[in-house]
Amino acid sequence: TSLDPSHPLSAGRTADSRLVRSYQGERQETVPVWFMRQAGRSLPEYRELRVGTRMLDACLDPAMASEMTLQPVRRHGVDAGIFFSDIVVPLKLAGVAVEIQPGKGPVFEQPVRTAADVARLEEVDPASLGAETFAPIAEAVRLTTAELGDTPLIGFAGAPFTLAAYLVEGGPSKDHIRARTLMHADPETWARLMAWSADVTGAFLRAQLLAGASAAQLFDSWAGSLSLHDYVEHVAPASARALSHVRDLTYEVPRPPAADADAIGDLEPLVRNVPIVHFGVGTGELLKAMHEVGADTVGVDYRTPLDEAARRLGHVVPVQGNVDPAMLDAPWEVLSAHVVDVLERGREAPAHVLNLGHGVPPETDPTVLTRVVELVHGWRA
Ligand code: 1CP
Repeated sequence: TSLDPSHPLSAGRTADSRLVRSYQGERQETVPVWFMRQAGRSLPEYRELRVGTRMLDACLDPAMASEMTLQPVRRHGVDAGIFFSDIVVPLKLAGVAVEIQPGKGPVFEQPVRTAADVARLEEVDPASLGAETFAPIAEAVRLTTAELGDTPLIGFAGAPFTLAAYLVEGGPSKDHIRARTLMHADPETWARLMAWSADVTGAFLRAQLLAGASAAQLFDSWAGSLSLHDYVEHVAPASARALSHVRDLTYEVPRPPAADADAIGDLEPLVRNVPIVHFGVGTGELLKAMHEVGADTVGVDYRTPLDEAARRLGHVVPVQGNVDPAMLDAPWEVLSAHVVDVLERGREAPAHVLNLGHGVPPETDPTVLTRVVELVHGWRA
């Protein structure tokens, strides 16, 4: 499916950005940088705007979600905005009773633990979740991309396993043991839950891309609790299914000038896929499998050095990461040496987008993040 001609990628606003080109494997002279959880509590302007509004209400208010997306882009000069929302938003829009509790995270009224619980979920047919369901999301994306200009917006969604980890547990958990038990105790119910989650989260991601996001990131934050075997057997097929909702999206770019200038006018434009990033925490053993579900770029947490990650990916896959969030509060000499080390290791991959190894801690001094952006933008291989 070809994106609308007015989409920032098709219209040529973001197709040549450092971010999009890096995700497609073309190393840029300047390494692009953005931060997971760059919006949110580390920013005083965010805390001020959020006063009196519940998290999920903020996500479903297009003007507010858009403003919260733009705040870190204006402040830090990062190479992308990440859409302000949450991985549980599509579940809420599908009718699941969920709240986000301050300081805790998503909490569900009714955990999903049995075949009957899954059957109740399945009463919502994900195919029915079209433009109308995601209208506030699409509107927020449109407002945001109108302001972002040449800076790409990254859309995101939770991977089916991470969503299932919340649905089965009923809220945040440490080792997601109930979810992993269900996977083995009742593989058939598990597979149905994963397929349903894949379709709901895939529809959410598709809505963001159609409305104007220039790249997508699938967050499988808790996949690191799985063995490689369980990941491949019980999780990867659903993640591939989620990505199949967006893998067909393409845009056209003009061909680069040919040596034979006479021929230029006759050439067909190049068709490219919208780039997809796949990230998880503690997933050093899963990197290759996570690439194989249909991602272009793999996000690496802070535990695996980027050169080692690049090696595990055969040196042919762009990587994103992986500054240790714990370093953000260390003295600048320590942090800056660590950032440069990450940049140098990132040269082992065909392209690198600098990010953290997980989200910005809420207590982070935001001026430190701005300084990291300046350091990365000034670095040359
Ligand atoms: O009241 C508040 O301020 C709520 C805090 C908050 C925020 C700002 C939550 C609750 N979610 C978000 C926004 C959010 N969530 C974004 C956009 C902001 C940005 O990145 O700049 C994104 C991409 C997410 C995605 C998300 N939500 C993930 C995947 C990323 C990751 O950090 O691993 C996960 C696991 C969630 C669940 C969630 N939502 C909120 C919290 C505190 C949590 C984690 C709970 C837990 O530890 O299990």
